[in-house]
Amino acid sequence: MAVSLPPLPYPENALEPHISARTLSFHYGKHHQAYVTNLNKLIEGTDLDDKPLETIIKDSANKSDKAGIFNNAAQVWNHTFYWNSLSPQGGGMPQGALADKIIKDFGSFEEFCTQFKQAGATQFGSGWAWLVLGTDGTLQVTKTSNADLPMVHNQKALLTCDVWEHAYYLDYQNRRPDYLDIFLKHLVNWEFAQKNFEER
Ligand code: MN3
Repeated sequence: MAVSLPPLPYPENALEPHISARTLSFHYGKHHQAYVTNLNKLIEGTDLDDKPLETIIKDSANKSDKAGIFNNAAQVWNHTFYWNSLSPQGGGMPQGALADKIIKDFGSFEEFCTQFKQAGATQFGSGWAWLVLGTDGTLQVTKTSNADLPMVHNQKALLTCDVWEHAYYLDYQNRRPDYLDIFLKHLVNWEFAQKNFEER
């Protein structure tokens, strides 16, 4: 049973004008697909090839002989999580219990936004900005490099933004802070984050 590429939750042009269909065509159709294809090649015939994606990620994390498997498996998971962190009707403010928790743990929604944009903008090279529920039960903004992700740090991911150049370069060139600003203003899917928060 191979790992499969989940369908995009919306059409490739649904995030325009903020993220173009051209970006989604490459990012989903080429990059995300390539991680799936590479992962399946790497696990074929091994004891991981019938395992769920989360198991493959946790089994291969921090093992130098399984770095290729980890990188591709984590990137499959990260991208699926990222597509769901975006919505054509996104942006604005979270509601309900998650909004209350953000205000309690960050002081204000604006402070959360500042920290999230700062994390994404200062991630050196490729990586991800996250809103996570930490092991101490507080919400935290984090950044990870390359394929690294919250689940291998015992954190519960609520939301992510991809800050690899392939995520924004066609639309924003070197203006990563503008892409992060638009992500929070127009694209972030708070309903998805709320659902992840309720699963904790
Ligand atoms: Mn990407």
